[in-house]
Order: sequence, then structure tokens, then C-alpha cells
Amino acid sequence: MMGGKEGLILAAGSGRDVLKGKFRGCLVGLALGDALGAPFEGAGSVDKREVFAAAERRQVLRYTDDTHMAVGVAESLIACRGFDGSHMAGIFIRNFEREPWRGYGPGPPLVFQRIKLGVPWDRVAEEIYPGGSFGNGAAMRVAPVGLFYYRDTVRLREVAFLSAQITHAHFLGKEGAALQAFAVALAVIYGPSGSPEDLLERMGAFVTERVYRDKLEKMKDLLGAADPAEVAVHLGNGIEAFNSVPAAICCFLRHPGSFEEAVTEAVGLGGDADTIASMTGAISGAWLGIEAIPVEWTAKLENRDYIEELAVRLWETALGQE
Ligand code: F2R
Ligand code: MG
Ligand code: MG
Repeated sequence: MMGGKEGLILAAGSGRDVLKGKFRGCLVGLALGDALGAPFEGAGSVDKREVFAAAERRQVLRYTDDTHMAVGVAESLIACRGFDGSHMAGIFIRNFEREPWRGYGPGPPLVFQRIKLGVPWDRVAEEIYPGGSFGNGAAMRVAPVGLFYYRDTVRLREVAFLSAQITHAHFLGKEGAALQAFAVALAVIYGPSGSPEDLLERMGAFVTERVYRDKLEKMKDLLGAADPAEVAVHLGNGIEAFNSVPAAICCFLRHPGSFEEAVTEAVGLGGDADTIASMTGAISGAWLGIEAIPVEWTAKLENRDYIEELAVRLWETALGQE
């Protein structure tokens, strides 16, 4: 159990409403990061002021595949009261067929086609890329796993890996998903009174792959760097899980007290901006809770009511497992 004790202290001492606010903050934060970053995906670095201005100009903050797939993860965890790979794969396929225009990566639609032809959900992803995909598609959608299993590190890692296996069988894609889920769990347990240095130590002890350990180590130097572009230079900002997951965690750790600062910095890195900002937003929202997210943004978020409803149902289901 991760901090089984810490989890109980949070549930009893800080109150169920705080925990509920963290679940809501995490999923709304994820969707907002995705929506704010979407116009900048593939861009070079962008000044934060432009990110704020672009959000203000838009009538609707529309999200992309990152949120669409995270919604699928949450829907399946709720319906099955835990992980069921065949069910989760079916939900991904159903959701993709309803809204294929969300900007999915190249791999997942190929996976979905093959599952429909009868390839088992836990074997298909190995057929798409050599060794499986190390894209960030499993990490970008994994936050509901971090919420649901926040008290149990062993099961959190297992389910992060299993949920990744559907589309991202490469060990670096899976490890990125596990690290992002763990960051969300730590945010639920320790935020907002914990320290970035402590979280970095805990994440360093959690990861097993060297590229992630080295980047977590590098982050210690980046926490105080004046120029946010240093984050992209040293950690990367690309579609690969081993670039975008560390970048997202770093943007959060540089601004643990401000959702806006963390998420606009993540968007401003450019590169895979929607995905980095979505992962930063999930961690920051879980750390600070829903109250810390600007209402001017949540009011414009597409499908906000449904996303919040899912977060509350996930919270109820997770508590029901006690
Ligand atoms: N698809 C996009 N953005 C493109 C344009 C969207 C446009 N705005 C629109 O509206 O249409 N973004 C989304 O995709 C990313 C997640 O991708 P995912 O699910 O990881 O895809 P995939 O195909 O598994 O991997 C992505 C790329 O990584 C490289 N790669 C992965 N494994 C590899 C391996 N073993 N060997 C070599 N290369 C590997 C490939 O280049 C893959 O294409 C998110 O950004 C999401 O927002
Ligand atoms: Mg996307
Ligand atoms: Mg992206």
C-alpha cells in the first residue's frame, strides 16, 4: 500500500469533501489543460500571456483525444468498479466511433480496428509499433487510475500498466503512464501542504526505468530556473512518454500553488502542448482541488457537467471499495 496510512488520514482528517474536490479538480484540470493547449500543439515555445489571451478569446474550450480517452478510462473504472481490460477497450472503441475527430494519435485507431477483428485487447498493441508504442497516449489518459487507486501503489502500478497495454505496449509507454498515475496519487494525498522536493524523492523511488529516473533527478535543477524554456531543453516536449510526462510533472512542481501558472507554462513549452498541459492540469487539479481552478475557464469547458459528474462517481466508487 502506498501510504495506506496517509490515505486514511486524508479521508478522515481532511474530510470527504476535500477528497471529492480533488477528484473534480483532477478531471476538470486535465480537460482544461488539454483544451488550453490544443491550439498550440506542434507549436514552438509560446509566451504565457498569449496562452491566457487565447483562452479569453475562445467561446468554448474544446478538448481533444487526451480528455476523450481519460473519460473512457473513468467510465470503465466506474462501470466495472475497478479495472477490466476487455471492457475498457470496448469503451475506447465506442467513444472513438462516436467522435473520431478528436485528434487521436495514429496508433489507437489501428488498435481499435484490430480488436474489432478479434485480436485480444492485451496482445494487439504489440502489432502496431516494434516493441509497442512509447507515445504518451497511455499516460495522457491515466489520471482516473491515479485517483481510483491513490491509496495502493502496487495496484496503481499494475492497473496503469494494464490500461496502457491496450494501446501502448512498450515498457517506456507503460512506465510513463505509471509515473503520471503516481503523480496524481501523490497530489491527492499530499497537496497542497507537501513540498516539490519530497514529491520528487517519492517519484524517484517509484520509477524503474533509467530515462525517467535521470529526468526526475534533472528536475531538481529546473525547479528554480528562471526561463521555462529550460524545461523543454532538458526534459523534452515531444509526443514520446519519456519526454512529455517529465515535462508535465516539472511544470506542476515549478508552480505547486497556482493552477494557472502551472498549466499556462506547460502550454507555453510548445511541442505536444495539449498533452503536457493536460497531464500538468490533472496533477495540479488533484493537488489544489476544484476551487483553485479559475471559473472563467471552467465555465467555458466543453462537457464540464459530464466531466464533473464522472469525477464524483469515480470518487463514490473509489470510496465504496474501502
Ligand atoms: N494526434 C495528435 N496530434 C496530431 C494532430 C492532431 C490534429 N490537431 C487533429 O485535430 O487531427 N495528438 C494526440 O496524439 C498524441 C498521443 O498519441 P498516441 O496515442 O501515443 O499515439 P501513438 O501512435 O501510439 O504514438 C505516437 C507517436 O510516437 C512515435 N512512436 C511511438 N512508439 C514508437 C516506436 N516503438 N518506435 C518509433 N516511434 C514510435 C510515433 O511517431 C507515433 O506516431 C497526443 O499528443 C494526443 O494529443
Ligand atoms: Mg490531443
Ligand atoms: Mg497532444
